[in-house]
Amino acid sequence: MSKTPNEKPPEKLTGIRLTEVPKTAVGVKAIVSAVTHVKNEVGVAKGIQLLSKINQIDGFDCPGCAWPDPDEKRAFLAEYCENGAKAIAEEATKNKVSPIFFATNSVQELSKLSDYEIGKSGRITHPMYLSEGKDNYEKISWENAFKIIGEELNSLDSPDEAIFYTSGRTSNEAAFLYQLFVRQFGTNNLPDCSNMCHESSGAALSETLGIGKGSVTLEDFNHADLVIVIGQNPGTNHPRMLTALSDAKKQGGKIITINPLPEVGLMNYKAPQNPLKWIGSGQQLTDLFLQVKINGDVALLKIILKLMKEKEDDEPNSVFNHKFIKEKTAGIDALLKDLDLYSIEELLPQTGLKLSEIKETTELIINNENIIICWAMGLTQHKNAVDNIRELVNILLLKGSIGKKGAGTCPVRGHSNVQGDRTMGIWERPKASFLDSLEKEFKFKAPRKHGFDVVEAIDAMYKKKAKVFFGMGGNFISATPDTSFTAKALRNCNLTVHVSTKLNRSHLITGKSAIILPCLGRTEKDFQENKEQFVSVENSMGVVHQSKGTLKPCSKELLSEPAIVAGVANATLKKSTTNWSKLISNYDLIRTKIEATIPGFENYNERIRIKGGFYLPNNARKSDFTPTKTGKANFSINKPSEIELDKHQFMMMTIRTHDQYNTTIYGLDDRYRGVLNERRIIFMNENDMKLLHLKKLDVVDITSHFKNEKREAKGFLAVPYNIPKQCTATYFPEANVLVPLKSKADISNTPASKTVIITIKKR
Ligand SMILES: Nc1nc2c(c(=O)[nH]1)N[C@H]1C(S)=C(S)[C@@H](COP(=O)(O)OP(=O)(O)OC[C@H]3O[C@@H](n4cnc5c(=O)[nH]c(N)nc54)[C@H](O)[C@@H]3O)O[C@H]1N2
Ligand SMILES: Nc1nc2c(c(=O)[nH]1)N[C@H]1C(S)=C(S)[C@@H](COP(=O)(O)OP(=O)(O)OC[C@H]3O[C@@H](n4cnc5c(=O)[nH]c(N)nc54)[C@H](O)[C@@H]3O)O[C@H]1N2
Ligand SMILES: [Mo]
Repeated sequence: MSKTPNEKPPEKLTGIRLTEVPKTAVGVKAIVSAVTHVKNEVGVAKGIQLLSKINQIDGFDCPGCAWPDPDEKRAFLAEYCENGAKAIAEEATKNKVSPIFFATNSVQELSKLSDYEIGKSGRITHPMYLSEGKDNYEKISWENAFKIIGEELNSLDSPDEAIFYTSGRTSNEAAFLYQLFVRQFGTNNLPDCSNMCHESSGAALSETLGIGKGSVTLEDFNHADLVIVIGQNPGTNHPRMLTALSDAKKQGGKIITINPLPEVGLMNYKAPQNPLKWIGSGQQLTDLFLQVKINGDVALLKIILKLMKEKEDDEPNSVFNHKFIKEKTAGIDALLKDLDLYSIEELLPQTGLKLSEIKETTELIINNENIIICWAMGLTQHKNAVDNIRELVNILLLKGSIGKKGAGTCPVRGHSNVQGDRTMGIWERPKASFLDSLEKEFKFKAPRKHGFDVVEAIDAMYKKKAKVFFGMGGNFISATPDTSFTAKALRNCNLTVHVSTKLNRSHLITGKSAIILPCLGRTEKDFQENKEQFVSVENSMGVVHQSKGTLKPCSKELLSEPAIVAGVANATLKKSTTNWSKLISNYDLIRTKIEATIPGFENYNERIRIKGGFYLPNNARKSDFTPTKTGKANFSINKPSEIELDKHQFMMMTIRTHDQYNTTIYGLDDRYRGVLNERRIIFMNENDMKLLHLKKLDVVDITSHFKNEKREAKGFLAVPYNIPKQCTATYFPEANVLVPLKSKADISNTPASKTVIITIKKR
C-alpha cells in the first residue's frame, strides 16, 4: 500500500455554534430531531413502517440501548426515543457502500474522513477483500471469503493466535454459535465490548452478590422510595429510563443524581408519549444533585457510610437492617473497622462537595427503605471502578435494600444484547461448568485456558502473539484506547476480518489482508430455507425476548450473523461433530441447543413465543446470595482514588454526545449541552480557563500523562462549562488517542476512559 491509512480522526474543525444549555430534555425538539433523522436517512414511508415496529411485541428490538420494555402496556410512541429512532435510521439508511464505492475510494482516501463521514457512507452490500499490497477492497464471493479465513486460521501455530471479538448487538442465537465455533476451533480468546463497558460491574456484583447482573426489574421503579443515579447520563444514552424515573417520582419516590455534570435529561424532562405535556415547564426529576469531582465517588460513598455508622452508633437500630445483615451477609465487622481508618476531613476534598450536601443525601438514604441504585460508565471506567460498585453494594446491604420490591442494583447496560452475549458464553474467562455442558452436548474437548480480554488482545497482537483478528460487529480501532498503539497491533496481524453492517474505521486499519463480511441488521427480515426466522435478545433486566426484522434487506448479498458463523465454521473445522448448516436452517434448532447447555432456558422455543418473553433466574432478586464464595452477600473494603493531580494537570473523562452511538456518529450536535456542529471540544471549568489564560473557543492541544508516557491530541476548542475544578470532558472516540492502554481498572481490566490525566496547551 502506498501510504499508511490514518487511524486517528482528522483534526479539522467543523464550525462550532454554542447555544444556551437547554433547561428540559425530550419534549418537542426530541421528536423533531428523531423524525428529521429518519426522514433524511430512510425516507418517510419506510420511516413510519419502522417506527411503528420498534420494541413492539411483534417487532424488532431497538438496536439502541438495553433498557427494558414494559412487560404489559406498549403504546405506539411510548417505546421508542429520539436516540432509538436515530439508531434505526442509521441502520436502515438509503446509502450504500457497494463494490463500486470501494473501487473508487481507496482505503487510504477513506481513512482521511472523520468517523462521522465514514459512517454516513452507508451499509455495506457485498463481501469485500483487501488483498496484501492492494489499495482498494475488491468484491469476493462468500465461498472464497470463508475459504481464506479458514486457511488463515488453520495455518496458525496455535488456535490461541486468533482473536474473536464481539460487540454487544449480536443476537443470542448468533452469539451461541460463534462461541461454540471459537471453542471448537480451540481457544477462549473471546474479548468483547463488555471488557470496556460493564466488566467492572460484573466483577463487583459477582463477588458481592453472586450474580454479575443487576437485581431490579422495571416494575421495581414503581415501588422505590429513593433512586440514586450515579455516573450515568440516561437522557442521552437510555432515554426511556426517564419514563421509569418519572414513574418513580409519581409514586412519591425521590431521585438523587451524582455526576460531575448537571446532565439536562436528569434535571428536567418532558415525556415524549404525552403530547399534552410538551408545552409547559416539564417535570423536575432530580431532587438532590451532587456535582462530584471525577473519580471522587468512593470518597463520597465512604463519607455516606461513615455518617450512616455515626448515626447508628448514636441511635442503635435507626439505620442498619440488622436482621438482614445477620441472616444474609458476611463481613460487616471488617467494613466498619475499615471505615474508622478514614476521616471525613481527609475524604471531603476528593469529592469537591460540601459536607452539608452529603449529609442531606445520607438523611435520604437513612430515612428511606426501598433504594435502587443505577449506574453506568461514570463508575465503571476508572482504576478503582470495581471499588466504586462494591461501595454502592455496601450501602444497599447495610439497609437490607436488595432482593425485595422497589430495591436493588441497576447497572444500566449499553449495547442492546451485551448482557445476552455474556449469558451465551461470549467470555474469555468461561466457567468450568459452562464448558462441561458444551463438551457434553457437542462432544468435543473445550479449551480450558482463559483467553484474552480486549486489553490483553491488543497487547498480544502488538507483540505478534496473535495474528488473526475477527470482529463480530463493533469498531475495534475506534472503540479501544490508545488508538495509535492499537493500530500497530492490528497492522501486525496477517488477516483482519469484520462482520459488519456499516462502514467504519476498523475496515481501514487492517492486517496484511482484510475481509468485510456484510450482515443483516436487526431491522431486516431474515429468511433461512425460505422460512422467516426471528432471533432473541436479553435486556438489562434479564428479560429474554424475540426480535424480528420487518424490512427487506438492503442488499441480496447479505447473510445473517448465524449463517456467517456457520460458513466460517464449515470452512475452518475439519472434524466438527456439529452440523452447522442444519443448525442455521431453523433457529429453533439453535435455541434447542442453548436450552440444553445454559441454565434458565428451559422450554426456550415455547417461552420465547410468549408475548414479551421471559425472565431469566436471578438469585439476588430473590435475596439468595448462596452463589458467592461465602454463601452470603459480601460486604467489601474499598479504596478511594489514589490519583493525585499536580497543579497544572486536569482530569479528563471521555463521554458521549447526544448525537452518537459509541463510534457511530449520527450528527455533530450535543444539543443537551449546548454545543452544535463540532466534536473536537474540551469542556472546562471557567476558573481553570482563566488560570490558563484561555478564552472561550481558544484552540488547545491536549497531552495525556501516564507513568512516563505521553500522548497527544491536537486541535480542540475550549468550552467553558459547569464542571468541577480541575475536571474536563472530551468526546469518545476523538479523545481515545489519549487513553493509555495500560491505564485500566484493577480486577476488571476495563480501560480507565473516565480518568485520563492531561495537561492543556493553548495554540
Ligand atoms: N444514544 C446513545 N445511547 C447509548 C450509547 C450511545 O453512545 N448513544 N452507548 C451505549 C453504551 S455501549 C453504553 S455503555 C451506555 C453508556 O451510557 P453512559 O454511561 O450514560 O455514557 P457516558 O457518556 O459514557 O456517560 C457517563 C456519565 O457519567 C458521568 N461521569 C463521568 N465520570 C464520572 C465519575 O467519576 N463519577 C460520576 N459520578 N459520574 C461520572 C459523565 O458526566 C456522564 O454523565 O449507553 C448506551 N446507550
Ligand atoms: N474513550 C472511551 N472509549 C470507549 C468508551 C468510552 O466511554 N470512552 N465506551 C466503551 C464502551 S461502553 C463500549 S460498549 C465500546 C463499544 O465498542 P464497539 O461495540 O466495538 O463499538 P460500536 O461503535 O458500538 O460499533 C459500531 C459498529 O458496529 C457495526 N454494527 C452495527 N450493528 C451491527 C449488527 O447488527 N451486526 C454486526 N455484525 N455489526 C453491527 C457497525 O459496522 C458499526 O460501525 O466502546 C468503549 N470505548
Ligand atoms: Mo458500553
